[in-house]
Amino acid sequence: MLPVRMLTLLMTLVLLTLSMAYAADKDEVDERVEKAREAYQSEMELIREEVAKELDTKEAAERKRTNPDLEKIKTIKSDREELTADEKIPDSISTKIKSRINKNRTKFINVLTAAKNEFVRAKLDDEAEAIAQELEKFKSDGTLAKAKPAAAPSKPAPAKPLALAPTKPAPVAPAKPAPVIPDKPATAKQPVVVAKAWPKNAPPLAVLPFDAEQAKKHQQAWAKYLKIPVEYTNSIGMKFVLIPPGEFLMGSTPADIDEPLRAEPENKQIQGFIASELPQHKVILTNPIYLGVYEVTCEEYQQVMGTNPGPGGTNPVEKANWNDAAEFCAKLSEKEKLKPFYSRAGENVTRLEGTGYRLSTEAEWEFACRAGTTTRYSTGDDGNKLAEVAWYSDRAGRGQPVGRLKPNQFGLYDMHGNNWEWVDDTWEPTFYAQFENSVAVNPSNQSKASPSRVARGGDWVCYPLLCRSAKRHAFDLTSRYERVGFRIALVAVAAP
Ligand SMILES: [Ca+2]
Repeated sequence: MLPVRMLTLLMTLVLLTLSMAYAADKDEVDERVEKAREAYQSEMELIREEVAKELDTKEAAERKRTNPDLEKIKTIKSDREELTADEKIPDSISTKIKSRINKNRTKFINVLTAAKNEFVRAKLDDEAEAIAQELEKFKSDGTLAKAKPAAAPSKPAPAKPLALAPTKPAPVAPAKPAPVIPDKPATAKQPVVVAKAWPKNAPPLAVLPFDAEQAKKHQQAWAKYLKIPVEYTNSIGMKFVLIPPGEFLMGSTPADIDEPLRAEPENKQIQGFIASELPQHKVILTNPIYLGVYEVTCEEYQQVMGTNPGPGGTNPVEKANWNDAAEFCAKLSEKEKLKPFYSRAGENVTRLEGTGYRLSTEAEWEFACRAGTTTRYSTGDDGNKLAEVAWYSDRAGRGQPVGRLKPNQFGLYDMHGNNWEWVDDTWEPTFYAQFENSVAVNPSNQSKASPSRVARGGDWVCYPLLCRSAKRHAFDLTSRYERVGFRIALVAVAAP
C-alpha cells in the first residue's frame, strides 16, 4: 500500500500533467481559431472584389443596350457604393458567389464548432463559453470576435442581403437569421411554417420518448380521430403506416458526435456531415403523414416509371437520383388522381405543393426513424443491437430485399441501413443553426441555393455510427448512386 501522502503527490502530478496538456491544447486551438478568422476575412475580401467586378460588368452591359434602363443602372450604382463604403453584399449577386459566401461561412462555423467541442472536452468552460458566444454572434450578424481592426467589417451586418429570416417573424416560431443565403432573400420560402392548430379534442402530440405500446396508441388515436386506418395500401400495393404529429429533439449534442467524429479523424467531408447534426433543437411536426413501410422497391419503380435501374425484385431501388424520386411521386400521384407535389422537366423539379406523394421532410424522416427513441439507433445506443433491424457494414455482401428484419416501433422497416433514402430537403450544413434558440415547426429546407439534397439512414456498407437516427448526408441531386434509393410519404387527410 502506498502511503496517503505519496498517493496525493501522485494525483497532483497526474492533474498537473493533464492541465499542462490542456493548456498546450488551448494555445493550439486558439491559434487555429485565429487562423480561421483571418482566412474567413481574406476570403470575404476576395469575394467582395468578385462582386465589384460583377456589378461593373452588369452596369457596362446595361449601358451598351440600345435602350438602357436608367433605374437599373441607378440600382447597380447604389449597390456598388454600398459595397465600397459599407461592405454590403447586394442580393442581386450570382448563385456562384452566394455559394462561395456560404462555403466560407460554413468553413468558419465548422472550425469554431470543433474548437468549442474541444474546449468542452478539456473542461475549459470559460473558453468554450467565449467561442459559443462568438459562434452565436457570427451566425446572427456575421460579426467576428477579436478580429483584427484593420480587416474587421466596418458595420456589423450586411443584414438586408444576408438575412433569411422573414421580415415579420412567423407567429409560432420566429426564425433567427439563417447562416445560409437564399437565392432571393426577399421571396425565399421561410424554413418555418405556421403550425396547424388542431382542435382541442384532437389527440395529444406524440412527444418523445415513448415505447412500442405508446407508439401504437399514438397511431391509433390519430387514426381514430381522422377516421382513417393506421395501415394503408395504395393502388399498386405499396404499404404505408400513419405517423402521428409529434415533438422531439432533432440532431445531436456535442457529446453525441464525439465518438462519430473520432471514428473519422482523417475524413474532413464526413466530419463536416457529422458536425452538421449540431445544434440539437426542438422540432414540432403538426402534420400526420402516411410513410412508406418499406423503401421503394425495384418492382414498384418499374410499375410507375416503366424502367428499373436495378437490382430488381423487392430490393430497394438504387441509382435513382433525387429528381427520379420526385418524378416517381408525381407519376404515382397522377395515376391515383392526386394533385402532384412535384413536377419534373428534364433535370428541373418544381414543387407544386399538391397533396400527392412526396418525399418526407428531413425532420419527418428522423421523427419516424426514432419512433419514440432518443438513442443513437431505434434499437438503443449499442451498435451491435442494430443487427436486429438493419443491413449495414456489408454483412450480407449486398443490399437486401426490403422488410426482412424487424420493424421499428412505428412499423417501418430498413430505416437504418440497406439503402440511403432521399428526403425532400435541400442540403445546407448549417441549416439547424437557426433553431438553436427557437422551436422548429415543420422545418423544411426548400432553398435552391445548393445542388445537393439530404439523404438519411446510411446504407448496407456503412458501419453503425453512419446509420444513426440523427446522421445526415447529402448527394448531388442529379447523380445516381449505387446505394441511394428513397421512401415516399403522403399527407394524411381526415376522412370526410
Ligand atoms: Ca434505409
